[in-house]
Amino acid sequence: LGQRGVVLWFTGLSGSGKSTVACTLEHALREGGRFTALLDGDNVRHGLNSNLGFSPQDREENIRRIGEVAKLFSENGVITLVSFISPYRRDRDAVRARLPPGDFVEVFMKVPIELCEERDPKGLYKKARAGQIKGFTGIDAPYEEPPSPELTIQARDGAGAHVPPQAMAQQILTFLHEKGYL
Ligand code: GGZ
Repeated sequence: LGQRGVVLWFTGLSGSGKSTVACTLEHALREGGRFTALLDGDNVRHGLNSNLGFSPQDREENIRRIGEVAKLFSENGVITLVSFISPYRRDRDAVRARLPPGDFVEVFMKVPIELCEERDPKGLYKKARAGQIKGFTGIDAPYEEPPSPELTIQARDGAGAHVPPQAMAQQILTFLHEKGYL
């Protein structure tokens, strides 16, 4: 039986763990013999979208192109993991509307900006605070939370304990099994 394609659309602030979880999940899916593709800043913003910056218009076009690529992968039976801030609700919804119902799974990395800023793996928040980067998401550019994502992933569990990336990936796997994607 052929594999069903789907787009797993991770959205959240810089440093919220999107790419870490997407990568962890991709490994697990591949271990299970699934065909996957991972689209993220590293392989898209340096190539296909190297002519785009971070203005609202460029972010919109960034997300539009990524959505179209993800759609093509998905139509070809690939489980497609997409990891971009995608700060605008309208742009994410436009991608959703381009796909058949159910083929777009929005995964919201709901991590407080304080924690993202504390992590600051690339020192970008620090630069944004210092005014060296203008229009940084969460500092002086908006992030619009998804009102009804299929999945919400949080950094801490109900008891306040830190949730490791493996457990976050497992939460998504469980959802995919329960809903019949896997
Ligand atoms: C936000 C920026 C910016 C600005 C550079 N705002 O932590 P990172 O480095 O790896 O993730 C961020 C990445 C965001 O690119 P996306 O393509 O995901 O953004 S969007 O969906 O909004 O188009 C960050 C880095 O690029 N970066 N400048 N001004 N993030």
